[in-house]
Amino acid sequence: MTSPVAPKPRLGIGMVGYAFMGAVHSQGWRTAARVFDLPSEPHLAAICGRNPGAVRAAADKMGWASTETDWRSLIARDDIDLVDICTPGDSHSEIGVAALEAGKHVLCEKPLANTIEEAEAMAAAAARNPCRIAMVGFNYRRTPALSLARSLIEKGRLGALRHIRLTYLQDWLVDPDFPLTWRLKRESAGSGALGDLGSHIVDLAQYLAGEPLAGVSALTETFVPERPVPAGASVGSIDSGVSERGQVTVDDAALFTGRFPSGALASFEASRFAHGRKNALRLEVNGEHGSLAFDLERLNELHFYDGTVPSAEAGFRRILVTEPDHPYLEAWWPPGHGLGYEHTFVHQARDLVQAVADGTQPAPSFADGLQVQRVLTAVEESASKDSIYTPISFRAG
Ligand code: SOE
Repeated sequence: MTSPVAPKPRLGIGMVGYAFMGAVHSQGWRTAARVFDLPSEPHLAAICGRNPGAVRAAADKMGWASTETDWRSLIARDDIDLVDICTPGDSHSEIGVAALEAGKHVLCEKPLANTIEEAEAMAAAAARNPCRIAMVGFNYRRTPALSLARSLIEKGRLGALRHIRLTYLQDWLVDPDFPLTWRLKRESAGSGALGDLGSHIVDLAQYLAGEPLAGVSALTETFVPERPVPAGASVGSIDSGVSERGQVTVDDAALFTGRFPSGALASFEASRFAHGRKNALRLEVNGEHGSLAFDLERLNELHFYDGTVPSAEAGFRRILVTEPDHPYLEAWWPPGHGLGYEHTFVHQARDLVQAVADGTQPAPSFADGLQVQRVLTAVEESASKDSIYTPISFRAG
């Protein structure tokens, strides 16, 4: 007779927010313990949102056991060990600080906050509560191909890095009549493409290079300064016969360059105006001994040019990152049966549950999130100065 397997301890998860990020985080929590052998079982204890009907529907759809309509009640619950913040950036700091002070572990969606001050408050709360885990959700670090890229760089396969270029392009704002949602307002989103997409590539650049950026030089632009106000929202008076339009108060695109303390250079492009680019995060790292290239729309592949190979045989080699000895792959499918976008969130949940059990702070920490915030603020500051931008004068003849 076989003895029954003892049930694993539960890790009670409470999530605030239930839109796109809430759905994909839910998927991560639901799946992690089904795929990986975790020290505890994430329990989807409660999901929180202000609209009781909508949050109930989300709970049923995404598999949460109960609902709350006030995040303070969620944080006060004894069955919640970890608070997962999936709200717009303007509430990250208040919820994150309160959750840490209430003794909860915290996962916070990126970017960590809307301002440096808010991010500093979160990093300080994490430092005051070192026994609590505090992690920011830069999920793309946990794409197996990018974890592999980091380990190749760490092992010195590229030698000293020379330059790194990263672009993150989407196209959902190309229509000038796309409505003025929260992502287009500074008070709720902090910044535009810069914080939404640029924060991911800044985090990846610093993760891959293994050092923080030392300085930046930037240009930002808002191509469509006014957009239709969604039904039910108002910005003031309505001219009769003309649909109401409101001010876009964030960037539509941000282009910037940066320098690492090691002397390596970096370039970045974040835009939601790139027709045909749906979720196109691409990067290339060029080092002393070789190069790496990655495209999120082909996320099971990493391209490696080994510059130490005789030139007659050299060329970019496509590594299919689906082998059991590749990062995270030991628990998934047989070689060649690739992963997708959602799996990065499963890996994030796995690493977080393991960190809680081990009592070790996982990366990216709130301090790492604060560092990204400092870069975003430096980009905005640089873009606002005329002095960094050298106009080209045209001379006739
Ligand atoms: C924006 O469109 C967005 O949803 C980002 O907010 C996410 O962080 C990114 O993973 C996908 O695109």
